[in-house]
Amino acid sequence: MRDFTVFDVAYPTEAKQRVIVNTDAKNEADDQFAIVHAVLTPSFDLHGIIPAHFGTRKSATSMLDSHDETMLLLRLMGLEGEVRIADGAARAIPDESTPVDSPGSRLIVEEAMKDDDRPLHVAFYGPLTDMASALLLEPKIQDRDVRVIWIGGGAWPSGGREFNLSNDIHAANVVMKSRLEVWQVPRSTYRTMGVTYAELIEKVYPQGEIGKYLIEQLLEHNAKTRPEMEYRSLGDSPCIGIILDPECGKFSWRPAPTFDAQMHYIHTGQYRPIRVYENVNTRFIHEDLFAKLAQFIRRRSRNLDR
Ligand SMILES: [Ca+2]
Repeated sequence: MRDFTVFDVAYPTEAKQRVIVNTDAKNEADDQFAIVHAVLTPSFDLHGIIPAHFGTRKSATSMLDSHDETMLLLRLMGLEGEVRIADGAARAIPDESTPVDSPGSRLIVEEAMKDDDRPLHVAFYGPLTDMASALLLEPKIQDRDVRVIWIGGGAWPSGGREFNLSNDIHAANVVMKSRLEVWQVPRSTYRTMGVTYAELIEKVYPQGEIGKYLIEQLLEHNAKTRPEMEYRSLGDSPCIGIILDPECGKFSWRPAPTFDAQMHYIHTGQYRPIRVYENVNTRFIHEDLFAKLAQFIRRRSRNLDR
């Protein structure tokens, strides 16, 4: 795999952070930004991207839609074939003891069981289906150095309806009841990742084919769903920020909850603590993406000039 360093900043492999991205890429317009961000982050050792389902309400083929969107992004960046893609489950797990086997859940097991001193970060931009399936397929992974980073769940302490959780409540319960290390970014936190059209058009749109696509698909999505809006919350991007710098948000450790069918939190206090982010430094995250995109495009044009 090529080394996508930003200009001359290079990281030896053993110094990089191990990362797998799991993304319901086509569910709306924000996963795309967080996928590009992960790919362009030179301190990440990106082991692969797992396209995920996003239920059946928006599409009957949601995982395949996410697969196609991920491939499109890589193509627009000129990086097709450079990143491992392992499809996740096409649907939610049917109950808390039955995995949905997939290349994606196998990738998580494979990387979790590898002999490596570095923690493995598995970043979930959508439902936890493939994490729960990996755990049900190979329970030993919960005693490996794995960090599950999840964009999902309602506001603490009561919870309630939330999109990523709604797409697999059983999976979320499997993960919460396990011994896995979990860093949760709940809805009340990820919803604060707003960025305005003016800034996006100024900083992202001019950045090659990928910049143009990121903005066009976002504007198109908003026009269909929230035409009055002049911004979008890039709600999956906190994953990148807190892997880069776990202190880029305020967090606390709280006993893992479980979820009832209405997605309310059930606090029994019987499960190990998880790290819950109450806020994140949105500027740290957005500006990092804007700079990486600009440098990627500039570096590319410099290379083409040679
Ligand atoms: Ca998402």
